[in-house]
Amino acid sequence: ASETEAALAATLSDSPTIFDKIISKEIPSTVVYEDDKVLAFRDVNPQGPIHILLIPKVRDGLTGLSKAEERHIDILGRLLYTAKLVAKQEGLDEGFRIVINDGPQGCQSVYHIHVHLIGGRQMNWPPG
Ligand code: DGP
Repeated sequence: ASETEAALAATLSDSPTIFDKIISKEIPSTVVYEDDKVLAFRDVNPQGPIHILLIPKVRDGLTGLSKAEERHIDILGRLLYTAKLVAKQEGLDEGFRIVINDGPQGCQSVYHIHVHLIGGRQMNWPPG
């Protein structure tokens, strides 16, 4: 419920988010993968034994998936491909869940696009 409350309280804006401070290492996080374009770190509020967020190091207007434009196609592909690499690295050989929350109804609380990689337990469908 608190994640939903956070999402409903959040508003779309182009202001810096907490993820900028995670990228700059001003706020510590447990980084599991990093290259020049993508950072992957453990979610502070994990929804499974493994819960990792993958973000572009440069937001470039991509506050959320609904704001994607053609120039973002490469980074969108990289985020998903990197999720696959990290899933392998984390030993998620039996499967995993990828989620991109968008907007208030999608339960997005941080307006810097991020891919959730969740695994290590049996997932259910439909999601909540
Ligand atoms: P979403 O609800 O899709 O916008 O997901 C935002 C996620 O970000 C949420 O699962 C919690 C996570 N999160 C928020 N602040 C921090 C933080 O300071 N550190 C880390 N590691 N994760 C954070």
